[in-house]
Amino acid sequence: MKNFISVKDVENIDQLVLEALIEKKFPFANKEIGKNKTLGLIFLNPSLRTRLSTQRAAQNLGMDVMVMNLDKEGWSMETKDGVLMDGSAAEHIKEAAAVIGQYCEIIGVRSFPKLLNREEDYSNEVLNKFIQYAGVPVISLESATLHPLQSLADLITITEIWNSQVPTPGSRPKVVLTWAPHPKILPQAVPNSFSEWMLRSNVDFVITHPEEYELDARFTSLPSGSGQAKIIYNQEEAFKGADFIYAKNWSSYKEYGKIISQDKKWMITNKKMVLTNQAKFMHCLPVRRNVVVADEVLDDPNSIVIQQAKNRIYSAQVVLKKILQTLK
Ligand code: AN0
Ligand code: CP
Repeated sequence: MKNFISVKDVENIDQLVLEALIEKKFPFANKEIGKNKTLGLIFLNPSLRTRLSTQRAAQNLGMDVMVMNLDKEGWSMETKDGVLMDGSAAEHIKEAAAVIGQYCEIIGVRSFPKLLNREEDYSNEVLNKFIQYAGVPVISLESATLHPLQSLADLITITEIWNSQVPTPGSRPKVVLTWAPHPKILPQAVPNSFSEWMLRSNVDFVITHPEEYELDARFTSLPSGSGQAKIIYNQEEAFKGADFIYAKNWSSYKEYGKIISQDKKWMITNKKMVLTNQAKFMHCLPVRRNVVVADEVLDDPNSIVIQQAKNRIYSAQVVLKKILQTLK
């Protein structure tokens, strides 16, 4: 593995999940592989889980870690090419990325979308320029469009729970991604990414959201028309028989960056969870209680959000291990 930007960087997803579960069982078995190697974690946006779990994963592999909140602690950064830099930006991403690449063997970058211009956000300029200029492997810590470390942790969690339940041989879980209300304008990265990963996994995948909240079809269907997510606008209908409910708010992709609905009826409550097959409740966190999901659901034993967050360590650990294996 050279970079880890999307599911497309993974050769064999099932194998990666199995290896992650082995890392979970024996977290210090590869303590030598990261010796004298440094991971740089560059944040342009806030984080709790991504920052700490990736740091912990690197430590488990014997790596050193440097963290920088580049938006607050670095020089104001220009990203466009060929500009006259006589404004507020003191440094160009071309030098910034190249310099960080001198100090680190692997770089992680978090860069959210601005949610003002769809084409600009979906071009993932910051992440792509890091890949172009850093000269070392780059891991996405959530880009403008995708959050692959989260989706891998989600798949690890679904796999370990499903396998522990001894289901009927050959059966596969019904996984439902549901939109939920939120007062702020949020990215589509988590749902885009979750959809990409689910479409390539052995699950029955359904997305439910109010009309006009369709995600970019590049993420909800497989290339060459070989499969696509089932989209159902009726949330209660979608919940029927679900084994996993994954809640997340996102702003509109069609009317880019707009909040079209704040419909409180879409909040996840016990009344809706009883329609499912005693589904486990998932959310990437951070989550707003009693806005996205009711306390009663989040505090129920069927909520697996903490296990999901723990598995962020092993998704990062298996990805770092794979990249370290390719370094001299
Ligand atoms: C971010 C998002 O929706 O992409 C990060 C989630 C991991 N969430 C918020 O900004 C609340
Ligand atoms: N789920 C997730 O990525 O959380 P943070 O934004 O806190 O890193």
